[in-house]
Amino acid sequence: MEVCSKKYNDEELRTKLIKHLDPKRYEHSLGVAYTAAALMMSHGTYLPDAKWALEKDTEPSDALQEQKEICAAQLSQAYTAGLLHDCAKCLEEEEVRHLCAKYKVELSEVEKESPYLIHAKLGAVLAKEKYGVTDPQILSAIRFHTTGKAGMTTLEAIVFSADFIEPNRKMLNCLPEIRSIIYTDLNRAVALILKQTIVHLKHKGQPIEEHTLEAFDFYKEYLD
Ligand code: DGI
Ligand code: FE
Ligand code: FE
Repeated sequence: MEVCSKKYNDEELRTKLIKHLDPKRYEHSLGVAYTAAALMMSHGTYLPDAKWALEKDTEPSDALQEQKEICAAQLSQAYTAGLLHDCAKCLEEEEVRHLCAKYKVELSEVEKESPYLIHAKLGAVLAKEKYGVTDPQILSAIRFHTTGKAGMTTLEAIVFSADFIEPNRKMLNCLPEIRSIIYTDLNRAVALILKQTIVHLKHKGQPIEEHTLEAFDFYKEYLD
């Protein structure tokens, strides 16, 4: 079972993050962090051997010990990724340009046209460079939190959807249904979010990223 076991100091991350976000965005980030952790409780790895050991009441067992470590590591990954996902959201345009040049962030045509999208890519870079996060799974969840992508890991899918359903989000027609199914059917929730996003972008005449389209293509089978 491959889980990065480094635990980040979330209090330190919060103290830093609050200085770089406006109050609403900071509240949203806390909402995404807790929602992502809650989703991970439901969708994280559960070892069959740990269940077996509990049923047989053979504590302490290696499987149970491993299960506890996996749970702690996965919850921590979800919380940290959720907390930092929008860390590049409140930067001035000039600063975004400067940081993209400094860290050689290559922009897609759609990102050039809709610069608000850049915060996902740049956020992953800043999570590493400014917040000291090196876990590639967390960085990738931040990188793809806006568009999603085909075949997301559980962590990526959780951060992508926690961003959409966290408690401070403005109510949309589709939100109650998504919130009610997401703890049992994450893939269907991802598909519904992508569908809603694409319909909304088409309605507004906004360009759509390849990753968003590929993600919908991948997840649409979960709609039936
Ligand atoms: O940063 P947040 O507001 O918390 O949320 P976000 O990073 O998911 O950004 C949401 C916005 O991104 C929403 O208005 C839809 C938009 N979006 C998602 N995928 C695409 C997109 N916009 C464009 N132009 N193209 C996309 O593929
Ligand atoms: Fe975002
Ligand atoms: Fe967000």
